[in-house]
Amino acid sequence: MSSPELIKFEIEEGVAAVGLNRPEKLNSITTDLSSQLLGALSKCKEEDAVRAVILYSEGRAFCAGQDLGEFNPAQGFALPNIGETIERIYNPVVRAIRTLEKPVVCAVQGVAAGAGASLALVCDFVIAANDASFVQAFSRIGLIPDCGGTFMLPRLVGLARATALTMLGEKLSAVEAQQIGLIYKTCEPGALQAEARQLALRLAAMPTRGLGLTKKALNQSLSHTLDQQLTLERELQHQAGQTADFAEGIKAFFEKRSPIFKGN
Ligand code: T3D
Repeated sequence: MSSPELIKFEIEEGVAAVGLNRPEKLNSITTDLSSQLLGALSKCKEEDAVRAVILYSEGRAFCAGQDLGEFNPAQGFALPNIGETIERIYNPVVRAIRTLEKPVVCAVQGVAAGAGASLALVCDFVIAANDASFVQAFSRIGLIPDCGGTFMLPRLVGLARATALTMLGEKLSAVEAQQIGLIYKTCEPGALQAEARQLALRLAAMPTRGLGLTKKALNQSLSHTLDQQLTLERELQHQAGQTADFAEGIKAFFEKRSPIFKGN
């Protein structure tokens, strides 16, 4: 019997739509779901036809984090080796998103909790329905934020807010999340998928290599010295300057027309 489709995947107009598809359990993350997600992200990397990615989910919630069913005391709970699970399930997904040299837009509806919140926050753009919310649920069950949460949160909102969000584990509304700079923007719930798609289409028509190299530079900027970052910028700008899209950008500028970028 083939395994259920826990991740939806399709490519259209340069945009890969990757959908978490376990709505009856609020898209909580199992080993199978995360391994299918990793497979989809690897296709996004390999396929030249993909120039931007949307991460979305089915149902009323974005993602409730780790599937706690795997720790259910009624099913003979034994203290798990969570470090092993993290290395096998979560870290590869986070690395795949952060090192993907294509922009990833995340569309959040309902709640994004625990590793579900972290998963959204490692994406390049988060658009959330204005009735959505983010919960650092880890402290409620005695765990620490994972899936890149302790990396992204202080960088996005500063140490004071990151500490309060992670230790208190209170629900943060999408509107507040946008106000404190945790996410890119909010929209009406009914407009979420269209807004995410519009942004992804816009990004897919841009110079993909240049955007990928920009992401690479930003990834390193907060742990580099100024000198290290200037060196990195020089190297990456050299690469951007070798692309056909740069040549097209310059040509279009002098011909006073809009550039047509092909992503190479
Ligand atoms: O193994 C490792 O590597 C550990 C890694 C951990 C990383 C983490 O993500 S830790 C954090 C795990 N997540 C949570 O602690 C969140 C737990 N869920 C909730 O707090 C609430 O469900 C929500 C705030 C997300 C939503 O609340 P609400 O009232 O809208 O929905 P609900 O009624 O609580 O849930 C609906 C159903 O989804 C329900 O199932 P049922 O009773 O209808 O059959 C509920 O049990 C199920 N569900 C929700 N969250 C999870 C879940 N099932 C499994 N795992 C979940 N995380």
